[in-house]
Amino acid sequence: MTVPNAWPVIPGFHPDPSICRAGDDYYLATSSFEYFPGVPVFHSHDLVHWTQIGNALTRASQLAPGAEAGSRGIYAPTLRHHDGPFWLITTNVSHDRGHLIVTADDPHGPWSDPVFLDGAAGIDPDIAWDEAGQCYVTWHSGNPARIVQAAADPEKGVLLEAPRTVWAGTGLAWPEAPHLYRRDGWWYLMIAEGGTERGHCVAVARSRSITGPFESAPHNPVFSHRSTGHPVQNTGHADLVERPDGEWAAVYLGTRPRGTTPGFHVNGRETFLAGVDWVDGWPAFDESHFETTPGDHSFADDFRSAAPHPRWVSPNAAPAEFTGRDHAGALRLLAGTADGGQSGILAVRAYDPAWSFSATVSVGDGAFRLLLRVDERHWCALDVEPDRIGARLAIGPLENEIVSATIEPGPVTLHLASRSPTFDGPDDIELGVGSGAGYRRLTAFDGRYLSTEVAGGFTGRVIGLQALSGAVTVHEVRYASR
Ligand code: 6LW
Repeated sequence: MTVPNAWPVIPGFHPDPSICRAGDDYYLATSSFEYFPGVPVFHSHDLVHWTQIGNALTRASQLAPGAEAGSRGIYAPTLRHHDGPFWLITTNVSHDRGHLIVTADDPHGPWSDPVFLDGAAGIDPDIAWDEAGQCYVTWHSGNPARIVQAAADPEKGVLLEAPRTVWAGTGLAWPEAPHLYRRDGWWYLMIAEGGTERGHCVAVARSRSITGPFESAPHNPVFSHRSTGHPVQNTGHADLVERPDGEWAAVYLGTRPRGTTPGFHVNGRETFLAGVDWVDGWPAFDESHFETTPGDHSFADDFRSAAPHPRWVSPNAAPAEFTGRDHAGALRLLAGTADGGQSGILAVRAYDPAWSFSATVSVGDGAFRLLLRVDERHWCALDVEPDRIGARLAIGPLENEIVSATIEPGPVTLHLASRSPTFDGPDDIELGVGSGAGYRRLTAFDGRYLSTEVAGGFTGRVIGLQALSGAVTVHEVRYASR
């Protein structure tokens, strides 16, 4: 059976997409949590094919990397093009001043230093301007969970009125992710409900005024995959965009659970695309509108370009703090920033249901770790010392070496792969060493232990490179979609 929309347009953990259009160009931003730089920014001409053009939060003055627990840090953004600049509002939940606004003339960056919006506690801020140009910020506030709004001065970071409740949603859990749109004399307030797990959905209300009162669509939720057999689940947190031809589209988050019940998703919440029709004055999601495909996300990197590709991120540290170059210009990873946790990890998201990754390194007198990580308590790794390699697995409080082997001194190639499952899980994780005929499989295990259903949280798997001691030279890495 062919299922429409089984493939993300931005794979790997890229949740909470927010989209805007400038002429024929579309731009999109997603959440980034504890990873730095924060808020990846993408560009597309056709909504189906996206290229990462940068990250919005690239400087410590915008986002100070710190010892964050997994899934803290930067939550859902809203990206808009209004009156000249691009505006991005998001929340740093690890910062006591919460929502922050940055602007850029060009979404490639650089983005401005942040303006913090004081007095607006909550998450998922939207930014919109009414017909007279007045700015409104609309967000999720807890206790009780609802959507609140206030007129704001986004340049000064001040609210111009006390926050007002504009909608409590239809009564499901977690009314959140508000976005506002003007169409045909109505203001539409679109939200997510049901929580970001299997019950996730999209609900909408409308009003003649941006400030409400908002009337719920009679047929809410207008979009959900809950309780269906669709391979993409958790669908919600949508944002709409009007195309140059007057058609509309939606981007939203979804997951791809696999394996035995309850189903395990491993690459986090990813960004999907649907068409939107307007039926009787309400948005209707049309998942057959666009043809999405598996895509090939393969890449190789020898890290010799002047600026690193924007896909490289790090949990709780800026990559510049622990990277350098050797005399020949190759990437050096430096140990020594470790504070007992996992700092100093140069990481890239896993994009596919099956993939392979190799890293060729010289450890010198040091030690190196290639890891697959969901968070600081759920990961597996290959640890290399000059004459030895060990495979480790951490599942919550259990952390152990599974197998070890001796190796020859000199450059070594380490392998991680996600393969078709043999254990009833979402995939098998295989760890190995060597190249060509000299490849040695060290171990394989059920990938469910590195899934969101086991680890919890809002992120997904990343593949990381880390110096455990000394300085390690990374010659090349290769990621291949399978
Ligand atoms: C996001 C919120 C959510 O801000 O998850 O469950 C948060 N809902 O909409 C993190 O992605």
